[in-house]
Amino acid sequence: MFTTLISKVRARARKQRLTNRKWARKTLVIGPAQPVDGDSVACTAAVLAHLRKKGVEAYTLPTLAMYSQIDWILTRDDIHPACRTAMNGNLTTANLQAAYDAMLAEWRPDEVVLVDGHIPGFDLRGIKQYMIDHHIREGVGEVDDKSAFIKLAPSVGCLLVEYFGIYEPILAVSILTDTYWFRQNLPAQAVKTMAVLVENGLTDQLLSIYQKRLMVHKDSNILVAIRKSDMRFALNGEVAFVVLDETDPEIHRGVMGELGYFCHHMCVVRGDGYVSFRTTDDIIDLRPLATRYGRGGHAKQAAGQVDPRDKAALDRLFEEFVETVAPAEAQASAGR
Ligand SMILES: [Mn+2]
Repeated sequence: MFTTLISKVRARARKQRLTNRKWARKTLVIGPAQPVDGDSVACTAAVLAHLRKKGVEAYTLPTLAMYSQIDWILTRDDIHPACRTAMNGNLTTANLQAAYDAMLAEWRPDEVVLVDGHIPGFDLRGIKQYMIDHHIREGVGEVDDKSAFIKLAPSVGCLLVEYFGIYEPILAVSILTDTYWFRQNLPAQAVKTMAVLVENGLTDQLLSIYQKRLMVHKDSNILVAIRKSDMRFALNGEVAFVVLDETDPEIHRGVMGELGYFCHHMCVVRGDGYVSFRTTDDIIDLRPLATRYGRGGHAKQAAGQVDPRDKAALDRLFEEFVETVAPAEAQASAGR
């Protein structure tokens, strides 16, 4: 009991120290080179907003990748004007080092704050780095010193709220995306942090704007491709077999995704003859079938190749796929 008390006192002292952290007069805030996601981008925006409210200079760099779900979080004003020449229209660059060096020529930060990762993806040219991360790396563990604050948490946004006293509403995006809407990654702890954001100005209106922007619609051509396809079902609807005219890999992937809502086992032939096999059942090994069809893969997800104009070959593939996954359905019905 005494040791719990000591650790509580220590935790409170740490929170106070980080909340009162002396930020540099000029700060560059960045996410890791990869992946660019809702956590890294929302945390970058939040730290920028926090520092600018304190009246200090803060900027970020363009990123290697950006996605339409999250590109609204940052604006051109967040990126230092000197790197805009090395930048594409959607706040990205092909060369992080060039963008950083162009910025250094005009504006030299005292500190680079890296959120949600440990690899900036370019040489910092001797400028001091401070890392805030929620990934505990093997051999590194939790860190709390001049170089980093690393602690297990649902998202970096949660660390910013809980330890750094940063309550920017945009951190809701960090929490929602990294926990996949409270489905994974310490969701109960994430709910607690979300409540703190609500107490500090996160409204229903803001949250519904964020949600709408995060939920980008799927390509409706996925539905068109399904409508035009040759679609067959077997084993009480647990098996779907689909032959598409469509050759676009994204549409093909989208069709597989949709079928996952309905079936345990899916086989989708793309217009160019590429075949995707997928099952949700651990007792099935799709690899022998995939190998017979000229490719391979994993036990539960594999690929093959077939001539899409050969009707007999497609019928045979359908039969063989049903045969391959049938033991799973037999076991399931025996278990009932
Ligand atoms: Mn993260």
